[in-house]
Amino acid sequence: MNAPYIPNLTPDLRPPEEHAQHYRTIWISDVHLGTAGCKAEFLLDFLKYNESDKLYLVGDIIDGWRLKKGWRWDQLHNDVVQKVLRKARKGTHVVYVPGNHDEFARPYVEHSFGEIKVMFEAVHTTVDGKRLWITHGDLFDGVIQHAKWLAYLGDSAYTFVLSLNHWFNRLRSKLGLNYWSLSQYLKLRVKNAVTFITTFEQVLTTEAKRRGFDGVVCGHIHKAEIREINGVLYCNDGDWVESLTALVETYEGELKIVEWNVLRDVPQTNPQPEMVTA
Ligand SMILES: [Mn+2]
Repeated sequence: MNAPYIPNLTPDLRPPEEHAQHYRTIWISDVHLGTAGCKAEFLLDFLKYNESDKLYLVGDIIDGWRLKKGWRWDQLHNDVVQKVLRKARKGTHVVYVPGNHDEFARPYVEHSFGEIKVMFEAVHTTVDGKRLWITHGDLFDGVIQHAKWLAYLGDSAYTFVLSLNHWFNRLRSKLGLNYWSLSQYLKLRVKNAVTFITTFEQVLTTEAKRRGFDGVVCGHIHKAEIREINGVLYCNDGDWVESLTALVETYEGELKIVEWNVLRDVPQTNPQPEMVTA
């Protein structure tokens, strides 16, 4: 029904692949392979024309929550997987940090698939020596939901809510329910959406600071962003469902967000065939 949407690019104007942009590091997340919402054709195009020494897959790459219903996997989704495996074989250091939609991969942390290393979380050191903590961000959903009273209760309550969030969603998964989603929660409370995104950013940067990192790279809320919060760098690499964004680090050490639909001068993406939650 929904034919894959091919970017409207004039073939003659496409640079040959060997002219791909080279970065020191690329971060992508929230690809949601296995759902109709995934813009696999754009991601494939991005992966073709962008190379890096290191590639971080920051969670929600494959949408395991859809295995139960509405699973959709076509050739383009295979192509994305093949492309990433090929990069890994050809020398790109690929690290996969699972999120909530691909938490089926979490038991495999410290293992490798092909050349891809699965990690619960990762640490990246930038050119100028900054240490960035890499995590999908979902583990903090519970904290965000209860942020107000947690602020008064402190560390042990905070840890408790973290584990509660994990078990709560584990149970929902067993019952065949969707992940309790921050973005859905936000959409139901539109007036407070800005507040809650701010809370997400606050919670993650506070945790990064507490653990002695200079910054954090995450995904989950499908909103690309680079900014400093309380002296900590907050980087969100966005998603490949709506915004078609990646976070990159140049060899000079500059961090920036690549908006692939803007850079490739492709029209706006089709309206969402279905909502994919963070
Ligand atoms: Mn997520």
